[in-house]
Amino acid sequence: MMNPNDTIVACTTPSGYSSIAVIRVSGGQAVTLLHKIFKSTQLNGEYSSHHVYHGHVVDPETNEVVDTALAVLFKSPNSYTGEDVVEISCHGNPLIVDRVVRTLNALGGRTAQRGEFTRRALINGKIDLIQAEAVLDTVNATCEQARRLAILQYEGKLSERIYDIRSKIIDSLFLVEAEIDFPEDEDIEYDPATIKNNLRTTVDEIDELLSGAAVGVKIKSGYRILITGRANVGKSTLFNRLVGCERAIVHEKPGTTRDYIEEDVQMRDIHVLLYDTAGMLSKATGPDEIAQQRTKALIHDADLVLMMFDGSEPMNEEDIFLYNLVKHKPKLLVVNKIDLNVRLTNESILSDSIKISAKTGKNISTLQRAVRDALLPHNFGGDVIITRHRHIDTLNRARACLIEAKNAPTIETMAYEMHCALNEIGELTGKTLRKEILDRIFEEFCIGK
Ligand SMILES: Nc1nc2c(ncn2[C@@H]2O[C@H](COP(=O)(O)OP(=O)(O)OP(=O)(O)O)[C@@H](O)[C@H]2O)c(=O)[nH]1
Ligand SMILES: [Mg+2]
Repeated sequence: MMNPNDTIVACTTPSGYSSIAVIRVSGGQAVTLLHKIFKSTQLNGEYSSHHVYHGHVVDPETNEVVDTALAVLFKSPNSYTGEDVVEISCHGNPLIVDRVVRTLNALGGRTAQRGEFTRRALINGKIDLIQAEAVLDTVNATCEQARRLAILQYEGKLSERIYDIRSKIIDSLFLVEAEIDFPEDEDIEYDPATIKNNLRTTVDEIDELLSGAAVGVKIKSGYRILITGRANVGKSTLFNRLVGCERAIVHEKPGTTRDYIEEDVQMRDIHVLLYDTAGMLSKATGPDEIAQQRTKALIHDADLVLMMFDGSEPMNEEDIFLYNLVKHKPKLLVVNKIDLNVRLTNESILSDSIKISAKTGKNISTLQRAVRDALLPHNFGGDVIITRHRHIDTLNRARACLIEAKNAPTIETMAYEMHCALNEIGELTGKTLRKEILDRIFEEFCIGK
C-alpha cells in the first residue's frame, strides 16, 4: 500500500547513459536525507531553498564518495509536490543512479510509484487533475501542436474555463436553494426565467469547448493519412520522401507494394501516421485482391486520403474506379511525375490537384502545407482545446444534467440536477477525487514524474 506520508525517491530522467541524471526526493524527510547523503563544498549551516549546491554524494555507511553532483532544495510549499523536495543532479550512469537511489532507500526513502510526485502535487493543491494530465501530455507530445495544447492546459487555461462554468452553476444554484429554503423571503432574487437562461448560457459554453474536442483528440493521437492510387503512380516514392528515408521498396514494375506500410511523420507542426498502400489494379486476384481489400479498409478509417495520379500517362479506368472509391472522403488529389512530359488531362477531376514530382521533390512542401490546412481549421491556434476522452465524457454528462435542470418539473429536481452537474465538473478538475479514476490516470505516468 502506498503511504502518502512516506518520503519518496526516484530518478526522474530516463534510464541509460547520459551526461546527467536527476534524482528527486519528496516528503517530510527530504532535508534530513539531503544532509545524510550529500556533502556540499559550499554549505554554511542550513540549505537555502531554490539554491544550487555543488558537492559530493556520499554513502553514509562507508563515507565513500559515490559521485560529484549538484543538489537543490525546494522548501515546502514552493515545490513541485508542495512538500520539501530535493533534486540531486549526478552523472547519468545507471550504476551511479542505482547506488544513489539504493542509499536513499536504505536511509528510509521509499521508491516512488508511477506518477506519485504529480499525484502529491494534485493532493496538495499545487495543480488540479486537468493540469496533472497535462503533465503527462507535455512529456508525451509528439508534435508542436500537441505540445502547445498540453502546455496551455498545464498553465491552467482549460481549468480557468471549467472553473468559470462551475462558478456560474454555483451562482444559479445558490438562488435556487435559497428559494427552496426560504420561499417567503422577498429579498431573494429568484426568477425561473433568468435561471433557465443562465443554464442555457452555461450549456453553450460547454458546447463551445466540446466543438474543438475532436480536433484536440486527433492532434494528440495523430491523424491517419493514406496514400492511394493505381499501381506504379509513385505512392511509395512519395511515402519515402515524406518519411525522409528509403522505407518502402520502389520499383518500375507495377504491383511492388502489397502489404501496407505505416510510419510516424511530422507534417509541419502536426503528427501524422502515414500509410503506403498496395496499388489498385483493375483485375486483382489472389494476394493482390487481399491487398486491395486491406487498402479499402484503410481508406475507410483514414482522416485524409492522398489520391495520386501519374501525370505522365492519360487517366484510365483504374484511376476513375479509385477516384469514385474515395469520392466522399476528405482528400487531396496529387498529380505525380511532373518532371516528365505531362500527358494526364481531366480538368473536371484535376482542377484542384497539387502537382508534384515525388522523385525530384518538387512541390513537396506545397503538398505538406496543403495536408496541414486540410486537417486543421484555417484559423487554428491560440485557443484552449480539449484533448482527452475523459474530459469529453465528463463534460457531456455535466451538459446532460444542466439540460435536465433546465427542463426540471420542480425546483427541487432542478437543484438536484445542478448538484449532479457540479459533481461531474468536480470529477473533471479532481475536486471530487475518486481513487479508481486517479489510479487509472497515474498508471499512465512513468516512475519519477
Ligand atoms: N520520373 C518520375 N518517376 C517517378 C516519380 N515517382 C515515382 N517514379 C517512378 O515510378 C515507378 C513506380 O514508383 P513506386 O513509388 O514504386 O510506385 P507505386 O505507386 O508505389 O507502385 P506500386 O507499389 O506498384 O503500386 C518507379 O520506377 C519510380 O522511380 C516521379 O516523380 N518522377
Ligand atoms: Mg508501392
